[in-house]
Amino acid sequence: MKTVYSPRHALQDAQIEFIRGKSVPSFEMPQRAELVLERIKAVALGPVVEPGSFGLEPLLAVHDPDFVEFLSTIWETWSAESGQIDAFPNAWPPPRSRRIRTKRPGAELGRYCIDMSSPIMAGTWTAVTSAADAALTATEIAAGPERMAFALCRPPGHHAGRDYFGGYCFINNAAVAAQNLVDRGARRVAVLDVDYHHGNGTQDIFYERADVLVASIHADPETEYPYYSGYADETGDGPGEGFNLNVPLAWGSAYGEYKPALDTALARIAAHGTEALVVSLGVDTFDGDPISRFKLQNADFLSMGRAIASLGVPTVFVMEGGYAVADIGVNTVNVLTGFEDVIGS
Ligand code: SP5
Ligand code: ZN
Repeated sequence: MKTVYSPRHALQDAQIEFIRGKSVPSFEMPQRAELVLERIKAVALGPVVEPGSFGLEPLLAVHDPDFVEFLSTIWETWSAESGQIDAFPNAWPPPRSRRIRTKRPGAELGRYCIDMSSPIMAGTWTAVTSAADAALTATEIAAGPERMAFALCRPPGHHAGRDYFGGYCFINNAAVAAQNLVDRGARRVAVLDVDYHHGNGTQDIFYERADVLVASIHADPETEYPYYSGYADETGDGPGEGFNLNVPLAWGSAYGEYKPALDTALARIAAHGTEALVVSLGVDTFDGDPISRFKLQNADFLSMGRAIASLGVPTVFVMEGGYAVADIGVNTVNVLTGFEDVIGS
């Protein structure tokens, strides 16, 4: 399988995030992608290629223009006022207030940002557009005769909605890829999100659509980020009713609990008549993950890859979370090699 990788991801290099009132070193770091790349080379998974440049149009197909404009310009206005320091919001619009444009970058950040884990810095825009370009290049490859590709992108994307960012995510790379599959002619697309956290941004983007099914398996949001979505009763709206599937699992879930949930999601994706698949590939379900509480083992990721391959459809893997850096390479590449084991046989 080909991997699409740009070293420009490293320009997103957050110094800190806030967890339970403390500023701590960011768990989302450039080393994550570098270690996955190292493992890909160690097992000779396949060629590593640089992304092409696809411009703004595919981003604007899933995100609001105001939001894209904000993301591409906020560092300039923030740093003019605050200097070379990572940008966090000053305030958020309260419920029932007007979410209006202001003249202050700290307040603009509050209009679009959902948490305190996702600072913007000088290289953020370059890094996030390189990640979307990687997802689009992988989509182009998977839509062709190879039928599969891996976008090794950073920062991740699945918490970014139509007009908001957070959870280390800015542009929703998986949604950009799924929309691109539709634009290339697939009538029925699915996103399977196996990251430990609910893919709230992807759900938001496709919630009223029947052509892109979104299925996410994740920690119960009653106890886990992103808290306000990811519940089983969120099934889609309007024409999208029935085309969103959430399978929340309790803290402490191991593969014995996970595999039936995965089978449920895969059965729904098959029933959709899915012609092309995007996998939001987070490996923060791993037992050793420092911010997560599932108990998947290294070998379980091989099984996950094999199960996904049983769908038999062109598949784009898009990197999301995973913070146990010592194991991130093995776990991520295990999903890809498990997938290839089945496809190649
Ligand atoms: C893409 C992705 O995986 N984003 C995850 C963002 C999670 N941010 C909130 C983390 C909350 C940590 N909870 C407590 C950790 C205790 N060590
Ligand atoms: Zn995650």
